[in-house]
Amino acid sequence: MKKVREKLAEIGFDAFLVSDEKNIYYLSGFPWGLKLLIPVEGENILFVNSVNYEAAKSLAKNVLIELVGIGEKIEKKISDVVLRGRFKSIGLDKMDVSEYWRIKNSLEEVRFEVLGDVIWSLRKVKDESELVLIKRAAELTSRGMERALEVIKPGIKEWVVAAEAEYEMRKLGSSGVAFDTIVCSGPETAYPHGGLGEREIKDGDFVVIDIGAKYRGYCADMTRTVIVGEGARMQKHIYEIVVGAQRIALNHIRAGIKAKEIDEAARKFIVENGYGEYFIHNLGHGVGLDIHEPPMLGPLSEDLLLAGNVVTVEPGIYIPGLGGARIEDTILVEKGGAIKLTGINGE
Ligand SMILES: [Mn+2]
Repeated sequence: MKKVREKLAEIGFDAFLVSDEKNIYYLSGFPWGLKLLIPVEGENILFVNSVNYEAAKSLAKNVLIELVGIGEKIEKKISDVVLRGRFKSIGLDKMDVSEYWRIKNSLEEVRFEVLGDVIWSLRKVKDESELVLIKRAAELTSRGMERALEVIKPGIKEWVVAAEAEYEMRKLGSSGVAFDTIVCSGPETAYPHGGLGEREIKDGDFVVIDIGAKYRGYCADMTRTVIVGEGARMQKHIYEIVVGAQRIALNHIRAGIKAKEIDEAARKFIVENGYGEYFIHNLGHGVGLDIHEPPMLGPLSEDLLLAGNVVTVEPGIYIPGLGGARIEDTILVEKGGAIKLTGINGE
């Protein structure tokens, strides 16, 4: 919150009104806040409703807690605080449009502006305490993946594989899944977000397993693709190209390089091998409290990779009617290169 205040003072805003739950958690340590107001001068105010009032008193840090009681309107509470503080310009992370107009109607003189980067510039670079939690989430994810790979065999249903992976992660301390588990087999692997259904895995299938554990709010993300049994030559070729593309990307990553250059390097390899039109998504994304967050690793990314960024590297090839393969790891960007946080015996 101190850094947010400094940033606001620098760009000439009086306050910042935070709506995103993850941002509120990141800044105040409280996971169930309604809104957080950070003025350049004065006390930070956390708005909570009655069910979370007691919890906020014990968990939230460096804030005054403002109760929004039953029958009270948060818009009214916010505009009272804004008028009292005489704030003329307020930055926002994001806000629901209808809510914006309810607040704006009583604060006609106040200028609101979405300043997305104020908090993202902080959240993109993970500190030591965050890295401990992400590393734990990555470890739990790897163990879940290990379990999934153990149980995959002809005849098992996709959702049983998913249940085994999730159960393993849960038993080891995962507080939930970072996103809906994907276990996808056969022709549907041509859809990057395909599966999870009752399909029975068959000999010769591609199976794509994409899972993520969550630890104290922090996510990890990992994908493996296996060929059940022998498989066809083309499947093996696709798999090898995806592995090669990931290796190239991992070798390029280091602090100070443009994120889009990493995507470019991996994409070039896939294009040269004839599968360019089948790599239909960005190479990767940031991971933290959100499963998809900046920095993005894609052709349109304007991010520069910084030490402390945590990103995925996930090339894939998807051929309609035939199937697809993707390999994904969560990695930490350091000065000297990429540190893989997910993996099974280093793989
Ligand atoms: Mn991912």
